[in-house]
Amino acid sequence: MEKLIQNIQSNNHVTLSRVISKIENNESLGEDFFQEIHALTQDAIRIGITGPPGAGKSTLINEFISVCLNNQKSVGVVAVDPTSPFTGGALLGDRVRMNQFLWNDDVFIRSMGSHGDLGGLARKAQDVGDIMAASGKDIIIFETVGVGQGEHDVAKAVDITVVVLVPESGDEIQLMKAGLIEIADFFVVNKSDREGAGRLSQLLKNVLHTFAKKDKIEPPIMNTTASTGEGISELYLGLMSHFNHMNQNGYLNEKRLFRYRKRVQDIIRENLELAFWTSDRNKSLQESTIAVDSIQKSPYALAQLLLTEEGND
Ligand SMILES: Nc1nc2c(ncn2[C@@H]2O[C@H](COP(=O)(O)OP(=O)(O)OP(=O)(O)O)[C@@H](O)[C@H]2O)c(=O)[nH]1
Ligand SMILES: [Mg+2]
Repeated sequence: MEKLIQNIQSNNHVTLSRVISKIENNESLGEDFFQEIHALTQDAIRIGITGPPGAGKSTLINEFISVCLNNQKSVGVVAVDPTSPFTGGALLGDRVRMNQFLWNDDVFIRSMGSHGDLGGLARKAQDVGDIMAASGKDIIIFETVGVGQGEHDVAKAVDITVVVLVPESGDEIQLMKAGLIEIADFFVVNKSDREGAGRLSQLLKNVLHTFAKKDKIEPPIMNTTASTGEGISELYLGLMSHFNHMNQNGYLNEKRLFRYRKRVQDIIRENLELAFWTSDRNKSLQESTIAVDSIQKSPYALAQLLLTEEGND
């Protein structure tokens, strides 16, 4: 265990890969593992980059990494794709577009799929972020596709959530429906080389103004063209300044505290569920639900029955 922690702390990328695979596969890292690394995970700045498919998130992160390196900051990237069963290196080439950093000790990139099992993905992504933080990465970036429910979980896993939109991202109503205003700390209008970028920024500004919350800093809006790198240095400065601002006014600590509590709750929920679904109870559920038109019990009644039934394994 001590050797393992040492290898992580000394930024051994082979060890990082191995440990992250274990997290993905639900293999134990030893009882005290997360306790041992806890103190090492506190300093990293965690940034979530979310937005619709094809918005240019990966292209943007790729450029952002270069700017971070120019500023002597090391970077970890966790690319979370709930729709993909693939994991590890499989999709790195296509989806993540960051191969140029493959042999750089200051950059560690990992993509994570769902293995067909959405539960626990956000928790695992956070654990993976912790491993990268423990290896000394200054900035951890989480890339997620903002389409379903999943991205809200990852938004809770970071210090700053950046929502990437493109000029085609649609009207006011759609933006609000998407719940993006709710989760965004920062907006990027990417593909600003296209028509309509200015219009979208203005629209966003108006919407944000209407929805301004007292307890939250109004999210800044920045324009980028990730494919040429335009606006990325400004984005870096903007994010760092936003982070400092959040730090100074106490919002960062509040957010981190909330995140810590949420994580404890998630771990407990996962553990309780895991303990609950013994093979007996799984069998009971299967046997009580052979065909949909023969089910007599309401789902509440069946749940109640399972909850009170002995669940020998
Ligand atoms: N015109 C233009 N194209 C861009 C820009 N940024 C990215 N692209 C292109 O948009 C396409 C999608 O880019 P990605 O970086 O893969 O987008 P993504 O959001 O990571 O996509 P997913 O991970 O699949 O959701 C690529 O063909 C990029 O070259 C931009 O600023 N302007
Ligand atoms: Mg991508």
